[in-house]
Amino acid sequence: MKTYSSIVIGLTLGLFYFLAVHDQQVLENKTQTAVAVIQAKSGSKVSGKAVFKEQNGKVVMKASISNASPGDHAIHIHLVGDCSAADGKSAGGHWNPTGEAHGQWGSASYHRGDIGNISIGKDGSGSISRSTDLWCIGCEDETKNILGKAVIIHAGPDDFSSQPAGAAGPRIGCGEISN
Ligand SMILES: [Cu+2]
Ligand SMILES: [Zn+2]
Repeated sequence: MKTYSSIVIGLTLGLFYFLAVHDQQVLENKTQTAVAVIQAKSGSKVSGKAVFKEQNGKVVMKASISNASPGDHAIHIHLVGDCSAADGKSAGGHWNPTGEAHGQWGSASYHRGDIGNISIGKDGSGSISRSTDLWCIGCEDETKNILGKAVIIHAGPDDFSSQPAGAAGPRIGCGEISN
């Protein structure tokens, strides 16, 4: 009887362990996340972050910015995940893996990094969301992978037409995309 109980307890524990490990793996395959913590650049006081979550082939981004001047500020993904320069220029130009012209997200021609403009209110804060299957987090396809790039916030708005970057002015915030 004692042996029988031990076997039952042993099998039960084994089953729970199997389910726990299995669930963890399913979860890891399902959701990838990445974050860009925004550092102030070019003498600004800007702070904030962009959070990326990938699920079922889509990446959802939510970016929140504080301590910026009211109005529209361009937000882009730039090519290099390096925010070391005081003016943010170390992040290079716009991430443009498909070799298109700069433009408005979803229009005929635009960079994969052309997120758009964040609208900042009187309190100095604002946010923007994007959901797209054109990005991935850490996949093999370099036309989609956002890891190792940088999120840049500009002093002015993106006009969606000037080449090569929308004439959005100095870089006031920069965050490397990592997970
Ligand atoms: Cu930019
Ligand atoms: Zn662009």
